[in-house]
Amino acid sequence: MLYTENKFKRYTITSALPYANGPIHIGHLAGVYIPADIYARYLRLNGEDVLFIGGSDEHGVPITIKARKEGVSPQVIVDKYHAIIKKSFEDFGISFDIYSRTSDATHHQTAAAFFKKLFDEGKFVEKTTEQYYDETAQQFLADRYITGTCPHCGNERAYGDQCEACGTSLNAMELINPKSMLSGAKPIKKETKHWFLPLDKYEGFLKQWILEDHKSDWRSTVYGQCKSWIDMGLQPRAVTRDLNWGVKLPIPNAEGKVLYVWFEAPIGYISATKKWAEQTGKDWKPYWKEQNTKLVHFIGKDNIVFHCIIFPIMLKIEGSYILPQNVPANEFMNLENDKISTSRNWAVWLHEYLEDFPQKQDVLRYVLTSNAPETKDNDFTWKDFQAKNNNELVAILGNYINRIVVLTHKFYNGKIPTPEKSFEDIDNQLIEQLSQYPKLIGSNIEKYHFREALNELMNLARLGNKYLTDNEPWKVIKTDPARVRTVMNLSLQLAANLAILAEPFLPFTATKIKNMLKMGNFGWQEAGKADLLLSETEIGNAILLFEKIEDAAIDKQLEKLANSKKENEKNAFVPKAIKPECSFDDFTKLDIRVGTVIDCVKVPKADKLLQFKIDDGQGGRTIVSGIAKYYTKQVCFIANFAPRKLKGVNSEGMILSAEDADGRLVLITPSDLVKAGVNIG
Ligand code: B3M
Ligand code: ZN
Repeated sequence: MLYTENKFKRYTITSALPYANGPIHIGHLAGVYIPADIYARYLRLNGEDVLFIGGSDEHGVPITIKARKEGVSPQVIVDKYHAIIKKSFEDFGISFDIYSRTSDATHHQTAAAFFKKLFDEGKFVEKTTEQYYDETAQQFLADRYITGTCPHCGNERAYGDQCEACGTSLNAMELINPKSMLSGAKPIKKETKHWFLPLDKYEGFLKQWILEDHKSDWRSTVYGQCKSWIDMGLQPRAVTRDLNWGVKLPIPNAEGKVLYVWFEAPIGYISATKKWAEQTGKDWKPYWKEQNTKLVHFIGKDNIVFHCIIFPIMLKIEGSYILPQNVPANEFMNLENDKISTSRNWAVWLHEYLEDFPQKQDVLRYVLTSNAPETKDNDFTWKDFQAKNNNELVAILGNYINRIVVLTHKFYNGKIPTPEKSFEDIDNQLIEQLSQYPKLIGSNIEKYHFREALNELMNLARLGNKYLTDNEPWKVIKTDPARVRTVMNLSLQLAANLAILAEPFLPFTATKIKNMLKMGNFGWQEAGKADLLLSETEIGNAILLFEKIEDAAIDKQLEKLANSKKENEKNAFVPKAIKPECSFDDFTKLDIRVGTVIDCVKVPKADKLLQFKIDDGQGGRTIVSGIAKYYTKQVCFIANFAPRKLKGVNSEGMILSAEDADGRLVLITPSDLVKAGVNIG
């Protein structure tokens, strides 16, 4: 029994298949996998028939580009990252029923058969068009093999299929100044044959199905994006590519061609279901073909067009599949006010997080959910992470559980006390409020309002804390022990409810609370009651649920990011433009010489200045310079500048140095020892 709907007999929940070309980060978790996992766990707790699907997307240009960079085959890349990604998901408790991969044979067969059926039925339009071709590399340049300037926003690093700056989906031919990723050369245009899905023919279907049927139940951000796509008018879209990595076309005379990754990857959800059915002895078909199945796609906003427009059209044309009921796409999670980026290493990688914060999966799950980018882009900051851990998880939830478990041991040797026969008003109010929470939390989850649902869960912990504070069992025990039995019993019942209701959000913590209370496994519908725990049964010892995160741990993370920033600035360094022409005569006016450093001391009260005593072959001189490090060999200096005072020291010349990309000054020195005072020129 759900709160807002009961039409469906089973649930097929998919989560976007991450490209297996790198590890995953907090943006992935926040955008897709945590909300999908909360939803799946919640439905399972309600006894629903749930199939939760994940898997690696192992085709597509991002993977072949990475393989090329590392000088290995694409298979080596996907094997490596599939394993890393799969482990991260396991570590964070993402409860997939199957985590599959698209290089799998079942997937190749399923995707090829899907294409073949549509091909045989004449659903594609066959067209020979001009595509960019790299003559040096002798290869057509599909999608990300080509970069150029976005015609919409001017971003100079737009890809042949998409501009990541403005989110527009592009056709390579639209790019200004196209460049080959392979050789950097300007590509030529060359004819090639491809198969197109005539999206334009299905506008009527989309208008009805999205703009009318899902007007009120899809998120406005998702609906709005779909509407603007439909309003702009859809174009036929190529579903094949000239590449040698991917699902080969199952038709004659199509050597060197594969299915476009965005055509076959969503079919990966279906092939994963087949794999799961094989492994579990179940039938896969009801999960994709029966109208009483609810199909829900969890994705990030950059994948909306593929899941709301292209894949549904494919399913519709094929004819035997159900369509998604909802696509609760999230907006983006930024990191410290900047877009998460793999290439700029501006990310919190999950495997690194766990090295620095072992056993703290639920802390990250909590922070990412309480700040989920459900209606707009949001920001993850380490200070906020620390504050939410210390002020909410430790101070509210952890503190509550800890207090009642410790008090139960102190007052009753760990046995749950039997309450008095009659309750006071304050008890009845608590029981009444408690009974509302399963619905408050559950109906929010059903509406995909996960942050609000989590907020309600914390409100329940707050309610528990308030009840304890109002009743002060630690004081009353001395005067009215009978009363305390009731207060403690109800407090323990509330804790048992927290364990059940926290499970979708904080599965590791929920298990710990259940173990502490030695309680059985209850379903969602049993929550809300104040008699879940049997009186006079024993509970376990208190274990710490959350611990304070100190400033040092946060500073370490901020330092990591600062290093990434420095590295990025260095990589973005462009040398200054060459100065206007200068005559040799002008050059000879400068007297540049080599001098031997005799002494080098700090200039008092000047952080960055050093005072050099230089043997210039003519009795010596003093030069003040902004070089950061002490130096004791030879330097080059300009000998005929007028002396000037720097922080009170007379400086007789200028030591030559180069300023590196990160602002560091590096000394220019002769490559071999020379006589002090020799000229340079
Ligand atoms: N691999 C794109 C992405 O990671 C893509 C999702 C496929 S879902 C079928 O953003
Ligand atoms: Zn753009």
